[in-house]
Amino acid sequence: MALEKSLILLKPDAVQRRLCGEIITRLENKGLKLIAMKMLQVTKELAAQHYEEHVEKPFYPMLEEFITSGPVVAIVVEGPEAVSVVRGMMGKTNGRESAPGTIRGDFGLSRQVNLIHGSDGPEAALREIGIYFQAEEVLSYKSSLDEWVC
Ligand code: RTP
Ligand code: MG
Repeated sequence: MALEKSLILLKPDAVQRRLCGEIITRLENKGLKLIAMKMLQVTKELAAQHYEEHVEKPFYPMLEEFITSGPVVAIVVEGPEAVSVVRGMMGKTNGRESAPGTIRGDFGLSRQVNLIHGSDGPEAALREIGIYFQAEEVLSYKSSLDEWVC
């Protein structure tokens, strides 16, 4: 089973609502391994780099305002098929359409203010990890749980 990395952002609403611990606990309980984590303020430049596919879209000004509105937590997780596993745990973009049991389905009602970002493919993940982290900030370590969760 191929290990993948995924870049996760706990968006400004997750920080403001004190939901970071809850969301990180879900990721850890699933068996995903945290291999990098930091808190930061996203700038307009960083937002445009991250969401480059959306910069020309009509909703981008609102997305920029939201994602730069307060601190975020950037995380890299690793695990088997981590990208699709995380996307499943997040739920749909719109919290109102997300299934109960998903992060957005359990905690949100908004299409935009939706708690969490997760990379949408393994290549996107590598690009996004490079935007938020220096290579030496992404760690590699063995855990005694590895053989039990993979
Ligand atoms: P993300 O990239 O943040 O993980 O979210 P996603 O894949 O589920 O959704 P995506 O289509 O990539 O959109 C990126 C973020 O832009 C905001 N958004 N607002 N019509 C709207 O008002 C609208 N559409 C998207 C959301 O914050 C979404 O997560
Ligand atoms: Mg997306």
